[in-house]
Amino acid sequence: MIDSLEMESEHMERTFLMVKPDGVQRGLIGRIISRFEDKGFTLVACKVVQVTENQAKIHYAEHDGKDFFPNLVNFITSGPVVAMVWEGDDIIALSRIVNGKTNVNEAQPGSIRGDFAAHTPKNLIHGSDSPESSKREIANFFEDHELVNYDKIISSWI
Ligand code: IDP
Ligand code: MG
Repeated sequence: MIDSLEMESEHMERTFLMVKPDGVQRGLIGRIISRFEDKGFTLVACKVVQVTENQAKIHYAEHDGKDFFPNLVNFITSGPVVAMVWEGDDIIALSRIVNGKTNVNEAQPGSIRGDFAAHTPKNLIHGSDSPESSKREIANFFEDHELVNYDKIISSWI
C-alpha cells in the first residue's frame, strides 16, 4: 500500500544554498535552515565561511559588469555566511520558491525573503538558478569529500 504512494526520484538534484551575511548577523540561520528541512530536503554539507573576494567574483560571475556588481561583492564578503549543499527532487527550482523573489517588493509572504527581508540587496539567502550554476557554486565552496551521501528514514530514529 505504502509502496504505491512512493514516487520515483526522477529529478534528484543538489543545489548550493547560502545564508548571506545579513542572515547570519540577524540570527536567522536556524529559521532559514528550518524552511528547507520543513520542505523535506536533505542537508548534505554545511559550513560557516568568510567568503574571499576571489570566491565572491566566481560565485557572482554572471553579474560581472552590472552596476550593482561591486556592491554585491562587497556585501557577500562583509561577514561570514553559511554555505550549504542540499539535495531533493527538483530542489533547484523548489528552493528558489522557498527563498522568494529576488526583489523584496515582489517576494511572497511565506517565502524567506517575503517574511524576513526588507531591502533588496539584503535578501538573506542565495540559491542556485540552474544545474550548471549549482555545479560551479558547489565547487567554489566545497571539496567532493565534504558532500555526504545518506538517506533519511525517519521511523527507525524515533
Ligand atoms: P537571486 O539571488 O534571486 O538569484 P540574482 O538576480 O542572481 O538574484 O542577483 C543576485 C543578488 O544580487 C540578489 O540576490 C540581490 O542580493 C542582488 N541584486 C540583484 N539585482 C539587484 C539590483 O538590481 N540592485 C541591487 N542588488 C541586486
Ligand atoms: Mg542568482
